Amino acid sequence: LIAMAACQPAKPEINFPKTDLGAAPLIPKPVKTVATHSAFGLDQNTAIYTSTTDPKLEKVGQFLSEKIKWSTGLDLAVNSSDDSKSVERFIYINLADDASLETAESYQLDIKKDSILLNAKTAAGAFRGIQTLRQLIPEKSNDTLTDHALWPIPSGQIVDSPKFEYRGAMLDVARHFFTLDEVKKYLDILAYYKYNTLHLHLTDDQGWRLEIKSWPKLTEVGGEFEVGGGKGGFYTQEEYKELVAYAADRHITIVPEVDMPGHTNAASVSYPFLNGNGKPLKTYTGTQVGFSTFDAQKDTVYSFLDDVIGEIVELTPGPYFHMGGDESHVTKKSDYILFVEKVEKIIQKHGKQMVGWNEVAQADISSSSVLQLWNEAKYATKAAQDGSKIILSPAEKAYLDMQYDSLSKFGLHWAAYIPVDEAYNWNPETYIEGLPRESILGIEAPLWSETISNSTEMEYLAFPRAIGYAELGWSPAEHCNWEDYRQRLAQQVAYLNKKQVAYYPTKLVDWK
Ligand code: TNX
Repeated sequence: LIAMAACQPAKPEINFPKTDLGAAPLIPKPVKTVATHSAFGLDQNTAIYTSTTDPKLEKVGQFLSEKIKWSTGLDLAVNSSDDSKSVERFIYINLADDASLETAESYQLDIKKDSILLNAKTAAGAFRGIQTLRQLIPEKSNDTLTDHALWPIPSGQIVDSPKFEYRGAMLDVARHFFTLDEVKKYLDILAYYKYNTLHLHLTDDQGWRLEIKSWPKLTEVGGEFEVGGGKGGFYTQEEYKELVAYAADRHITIVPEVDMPGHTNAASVSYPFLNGNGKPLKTYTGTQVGFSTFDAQKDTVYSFLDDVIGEIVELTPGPYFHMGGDESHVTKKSDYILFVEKVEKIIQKHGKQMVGWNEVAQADISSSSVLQLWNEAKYATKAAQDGSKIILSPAEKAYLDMQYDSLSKFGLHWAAYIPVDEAYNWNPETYIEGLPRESILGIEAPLWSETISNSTEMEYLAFPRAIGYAELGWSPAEHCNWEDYRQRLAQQVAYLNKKQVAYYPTKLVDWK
């Protein structure tokens, strides 16, 4: 490193106007920032190097190079040994085992005039760090400081670490189907704000969206419809793998959900032996909930689920499998409990931890299973007492499908209207009375899709609120301040416009 810097020829000093790293509009706001008021001049003579200790780090370097190209047009080499190019400045991405790097996702940035050093314990941490770096690149270059275009990055140090281990978004691809490209775009934006999980709600009454090779009718029949009568759709296993890999390149884990025993009309229409509600089956394109159930008494239902879960687990590098479990209004309580306990065993047999919506706490679930709170706090406190970790998705604060107000074009309002400030103004660590901090795995913002069917509509509901949840999931509570946040949010327009995100331009923010 030192040798690399030392063998560079002397170069003219650039007199940067005074900068303030502490005032940079970063979201999520880092734990600690120290400004040194100078700048690193990002330009064509900048090179990216990565430590060779982990090949995944080079990928992080490549990702940074691509994104710098996207936002500035600069073409920066990664780990180039080509001496003919004059390298005046460098960005070095390094793996370090410093005690101040608290978690796998922690990172430190040291930005000086001629070098940027990014330290992390893992490639995931380095990836989070380069999102910070991306956010520090000014929208426009400065063309007057030297004879070529230069993007001054404010100098100083950042020491940063996530508040929660789990920072998720959920997308319902069952009520309306979303294409691979639409989900990828969502992943891009989530990655920019340091999310690490995308939960995909793959099945519901209206559709089954993932190919299962041993039970092909699930998608041949169950994939062919959606809310409103549109043509539906599904992911082949090859396409799903592509999505999982695309997410993994962004250090995002996909959590697959098969919602059951309720929310299963599409599966039962495909294979009627699954049905437990005793009524004739037909495809469903409305938006009611709670009318369908699997038959919890049949062994064949569990062998079917063993196949389905087995195939999905093969496509799932992450630790979790979500079994839904919500709103099973036509399942007898004793059947519901039996079903959850049996399915939990199947999931565990396949080597994954179960996640379920809060109702699953009615069953005797094991402490390695995770409970996702959406409507009833008593289930979360009970599961936490029994040793489970909790994901917080309280509908009245964290549901992306709730309308902003009564004039909102899309969304529902059964839980609340959630304007952008109210989506942000709550403290997940203290929100649920009696829930110990250590029991909180993290937060997740679900986007149900009864009222939305394409990227434009999805982005209207998700943004800007999902940006606020990113901060609530990452930044210490003392940094979460609406007045300060809304100023930083206003400055996201450069990114959001360039990325062509159809965000909802709330009047609560003075968009730049
Ligand atoms: C409740 S939240 C549901 C979903 C709906 C959503 C609409 C939850 C676990 N179940 O089936 O799509 O409300 O907001």
